[in-house]
Amino acid sequence: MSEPTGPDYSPEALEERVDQQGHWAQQAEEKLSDRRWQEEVERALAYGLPGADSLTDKNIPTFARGEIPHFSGERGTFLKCPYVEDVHQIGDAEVAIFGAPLDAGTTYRPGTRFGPQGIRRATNLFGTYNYELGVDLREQLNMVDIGDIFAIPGNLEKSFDQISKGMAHVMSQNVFPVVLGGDHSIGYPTIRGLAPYVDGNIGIIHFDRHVDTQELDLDERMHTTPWFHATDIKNAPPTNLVQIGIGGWQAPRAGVKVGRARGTTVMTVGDVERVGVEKIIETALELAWQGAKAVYLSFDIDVIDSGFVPGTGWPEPGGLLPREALALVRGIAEGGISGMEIVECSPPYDWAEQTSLISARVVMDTLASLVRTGQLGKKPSVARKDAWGPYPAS
Ligand SMILES: [Mn+2]
Repeated sequence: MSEPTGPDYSPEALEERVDQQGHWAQQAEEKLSDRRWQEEVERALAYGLPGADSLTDKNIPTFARGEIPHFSGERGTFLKCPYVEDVHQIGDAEVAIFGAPLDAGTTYRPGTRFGPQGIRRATNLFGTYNYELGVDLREQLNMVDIGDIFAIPGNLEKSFDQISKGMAHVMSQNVFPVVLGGDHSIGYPTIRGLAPYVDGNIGIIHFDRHVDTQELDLDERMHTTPWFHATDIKNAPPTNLVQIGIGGWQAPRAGVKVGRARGTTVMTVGDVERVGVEKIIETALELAWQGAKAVYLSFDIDVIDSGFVPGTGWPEPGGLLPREALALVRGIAEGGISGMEIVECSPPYDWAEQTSLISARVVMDTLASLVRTGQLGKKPSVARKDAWGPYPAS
């Protein structure tokens, strides 16, 4: 390929054209190849599935692969577990981690589109072994990271379609889904993708300072609305929705009215303090599992006191302590869950990665509990051991 002709900076030429350099560059672009880009598009569609039907651009995959969007991508995996580029190849794994980098549903502080990146990066600080739990996720769990859903910034409904399609794909492979949000609007499309794969009702255990049960907010299905729409799904009844940690000065009364009318269960931070972690776990499991075949865990990181999680959309003082929150999710996981999401981690508002670190812990502690109780870990990761990060010598 011949080099494009360089700009002529001669005084005559400059005198001739004010846009001399601009004109040259405009012509030069035509000479650049786009072969590698076309290959990338084909690879993305082959490995990341074609996008949801609602998308106009048929070159966009369901799972982001390659350069765009820039807030997604192959930039290190969760706990350095193996990355699986071809999402058709996840059937051997027991757990698939994937990001849903969406913050179009945010009504105050944005930035959760960077949540998956932030949480994955924070896991660099952790090993795969937990001392007091006696679990080593590298040894005991066949876990893979399949990258991020291709979210469509500025279009909640198209992004929801992408997320539901991605979740449905993971469920169709009989793999336990772990979703890294994203703002809490993803709670609706994740349940919508999962529910058809549950042969019966699904319960939801929801940690949050906020009820998130109103129908619309700012005229859209924002992050304040997922449980209104999720509990409209036939096999996700609102009476199996248990909300833990609710309270403070950010509770929209519209959502409270819906919860009251539909019979959801709300437990406040005060309730946790009064009856204790064990009793809350027992009651939450009993209510969520009542007549259900599966229970999904949706954990909004803002349920933890804002002093510990500055990097979130609606920080609310007075929440749970980190050790209470971790004990609660470990106990819930022991009782059985079929999938989980961690939402509302917003790295641009974070300090010293505190919020990302605790978000990662919520996932790791949940998985460790599932392994300890034999719910996961039935497919040991022997075949993939060499694909993990630095392996300790002997
Ligand atoms: Mn919240």
